[in-house]
Parts: sequence; structure tokens; C-alpha cells
Amino acid sequence: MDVPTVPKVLVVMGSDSDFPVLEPCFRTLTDFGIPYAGVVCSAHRTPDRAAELARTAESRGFGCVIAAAGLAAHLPGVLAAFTVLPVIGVPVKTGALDGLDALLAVVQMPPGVPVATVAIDGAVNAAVLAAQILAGSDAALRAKLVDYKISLARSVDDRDRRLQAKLDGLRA
Ligand code: RP5
Repeated sequence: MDVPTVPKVLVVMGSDSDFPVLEPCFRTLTDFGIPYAGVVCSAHRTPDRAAELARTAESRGFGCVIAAAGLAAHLPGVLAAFTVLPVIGVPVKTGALDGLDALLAVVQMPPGVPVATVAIDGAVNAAVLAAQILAGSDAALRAKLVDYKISLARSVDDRDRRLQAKLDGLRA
């Protein structure tokens, strides 16, 4: 019998200074039971390594790439240029423009080389999107995502209950 396996997610960040932004991504992947590797690699400072990383990612068992960078954030796009794996880009809030520069650099890819861009510092959504991509071939992971969405709805119900209690207090 074939045992279903969850392909690994390769998380690449332009600098270790990006790690605080990426930490919730690693935590979320862990919560979903998705194996991952995390590496620092820069499109500008180590371009050859970035190309090699992307070229070999699929043969090394990765099913999805998450790439995060700030400033002129070319890392997600450069990785996407060298692989057919889906690449999720996380623009990092840093520098004089607070991440707007990174957002535009990550999202404005030319036709044929997409990067699925999440919000500035959107590390959790990067992990959830990676899970959703991998869940297409993994029923157990899909079930975890369904539970996750149910828990999101419950948290909104809890918030509404808290709001109603506050409003009741104001009316009293
Ligand atoms: C980007 O430049 C990195 O992704 C980081 O967000 C930013 C600053 O990098 P460091 O100077 O902290 O290494 O390439």
C-alpha cells in the first residue's frame, strides 16, 4: 500500500533579518504537519546559489516554494524563473518604504512566470496557501485545512460574542 506523503515546503528568505517575519510561517507549517526546510539565500548577494536552489528544489522532494524578501525583493521572482514548482512570495516590511517596494517587486511578475504574492509580512497566509496547494494530492492535509477553516469561523463567533457583551455593557 502506498503511504501518502506530504511533499516538503522550501522556505527561502533573503536574509536572516527576515526570520521574525517568517516565524509564524514555520509555526503554521508545523501545525499542519508539513515538513519544511528554511534557508537564507539572496537574489542579489548569492544569485548563483538562488538559481541552483530553485533548479534542484523539485528533485530534492519539495512541492512548493515560499520566498520572502524585503527592499527590491527579487528573490521570489528569480526562484520562479528557475523552477516549475509553485512559488509563493512574501514581501517583507523593511526599509524606507515599509514594504511597498517589496510588494510591487514581488507581485509584478511578467506573464509566464507567476509568483503567488501574499500581503506584506503575510507569513501565515503563505503557509496556508502552501498547504492548500499540497492538499490537492493529500486527503489528510485537506481534512486539516477544513478543520482550520472551521476554527476560523468559530473564532469570529467568539469575537462577536465578546462584542455583544461589550455593547450590552454600554447599554446598561
Ligand atoms: C533583503 O534585504 C532581505 O530579504 C531583507 O529583507 C533586506 C535586508 O537584508 P539585510 O541587510 O538585513 O541582510 O534582501
